[in-house]
Amino acid sequence: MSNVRQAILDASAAHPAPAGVHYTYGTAGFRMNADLLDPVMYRVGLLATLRSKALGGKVIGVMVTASHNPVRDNGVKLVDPMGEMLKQSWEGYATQLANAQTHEEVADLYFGIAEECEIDLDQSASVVVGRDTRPSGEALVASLVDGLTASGATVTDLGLKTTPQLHFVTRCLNDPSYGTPTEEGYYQKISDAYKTLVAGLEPLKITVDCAHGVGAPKLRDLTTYLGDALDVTVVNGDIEHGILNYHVGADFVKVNVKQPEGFDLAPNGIYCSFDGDADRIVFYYADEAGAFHLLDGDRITALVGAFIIETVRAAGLDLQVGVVQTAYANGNSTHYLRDSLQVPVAFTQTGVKHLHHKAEEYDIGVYFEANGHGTVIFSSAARSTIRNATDGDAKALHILRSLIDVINETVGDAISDMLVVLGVLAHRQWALADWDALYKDLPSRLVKVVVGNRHAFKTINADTQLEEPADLQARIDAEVAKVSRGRSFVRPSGTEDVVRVYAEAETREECDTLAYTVAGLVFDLAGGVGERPAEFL
Ligand code: NG1
Ligand code: ZN
Repeated sequence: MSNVRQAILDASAAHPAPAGVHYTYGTAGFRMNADLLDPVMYRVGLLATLRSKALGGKVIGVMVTASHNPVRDNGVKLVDPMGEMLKQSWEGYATQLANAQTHEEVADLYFGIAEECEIDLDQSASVVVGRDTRPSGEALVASLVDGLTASGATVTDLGLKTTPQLHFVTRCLNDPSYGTPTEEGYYQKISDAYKTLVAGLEPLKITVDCAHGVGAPKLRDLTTYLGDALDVTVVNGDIEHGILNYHVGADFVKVNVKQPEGFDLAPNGIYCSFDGDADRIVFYYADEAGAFHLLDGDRITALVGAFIIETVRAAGLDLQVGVVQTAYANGNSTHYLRDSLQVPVAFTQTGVKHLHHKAEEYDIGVYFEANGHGTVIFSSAARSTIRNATDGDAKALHILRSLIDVINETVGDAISDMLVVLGVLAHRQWALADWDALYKDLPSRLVKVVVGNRHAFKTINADTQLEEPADLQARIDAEVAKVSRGRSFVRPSGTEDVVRVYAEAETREECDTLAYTVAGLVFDLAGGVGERPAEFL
């Protein structure tokens, strides 16, 4: 037996698989109750080694986080060398390895994947690891490192990082032109660029709800680099007491359309919330009358998309700007983008990797999920056009050049997106109310339904229709037809054990009727579990 096989078997013995648990590498990697993740971590370590070897020894990233989920959950995802999500064809290998029943099977799969992908196992492998503030994180990283070490990878444990910082460092290690591969390199790059972007403008003031997560210490670190360019107040930054995401953070604010707990909103102030690993952001404010106004990912697309289009035009550059959304985007945001801004809008399945790939088809691609996860990416041709332009409006070129460096192109990044939005607001001299006035949201609702087997749900057409269970879609269509400007779709969550129902319509009443009727149909016709929620129709 080879030494490596023996090492993999020996180390695997310390990470036995629990009986009867099925693992899936979903929209955000593996994510579930942290108590079940130990064997998964070990095996993800093996896979990360293989991935690095398969790419000629390039550095692979591994992030340990469950993002906006409750603190008891954790998760893990792989990051490819340019900072993008793991190549999709490898997700299947991840799922296979995680579900191996015996240590022998784990070793067989390791060598089986190597053979199938023609991987040279003598190739070196290198992996960087980051984690969020969850108490389970350290032990899970140790199990991950066991897998990496058993398979011979060189490991760099970066400790506490936001998800986007881990993506950034991974990218820089493989592509030094992107930046210095350290947390300091990250702060230096984006803060320098922000200062250049807003030079000469009135500094803004923002209060940031960090969801009691890793964003809090990291944002505090950034403020020292920003100096006077931005006045930041960090709130909800208690990372010690296991209250991560509890009634706070971007997901809480977006789903409930209300302010997080822990502080009051002064009228017309600028506020935002990060999620637990600081890759999502939503903004909000209270008006004079105290009414709460949410500015979500769709609005970030509208704000940033419009600003970039205008600036590209002003700079006299011939670059195509395109926008990517998912079915969860509010219908009126799409309407605004297509009809008022005349920008091409593409739709993909849920999950940023899909949006990212689609956005790569444009010179400049702007993508945000409604929940506030997204970024802007520039093709390398667009980047050189912007950097090398000699004529054209100097101010517009200056803005575009600094924007490129504020943006974290590798992945949605709450800290970087915050600076991008603030940079645009500063240039426009807009309050959040001005941004809010761009268009009016259609009433929408997101409902969770607990079913026996969410894997029985299969979607098509960028998640907008159900293929399975058969006949359910026709029933949904019939309900949608009853309301004006109605839209509703159903898809299984990739991060929680639920099925999600989305609905929107012209009025709040029609929207809620549609949402709860469809939720009722799912519950009744597709194996609802437990007590039928009272609001379901
Ligand atoms: P699921 O649980 O698959 O709906 C959620 C978000 C996704 C994406 C992932 C990853 C919604 C409705 N869904 O996925 O858009 O952000 O989390 O974090 O917001
Ligand atoms: Zn997140």
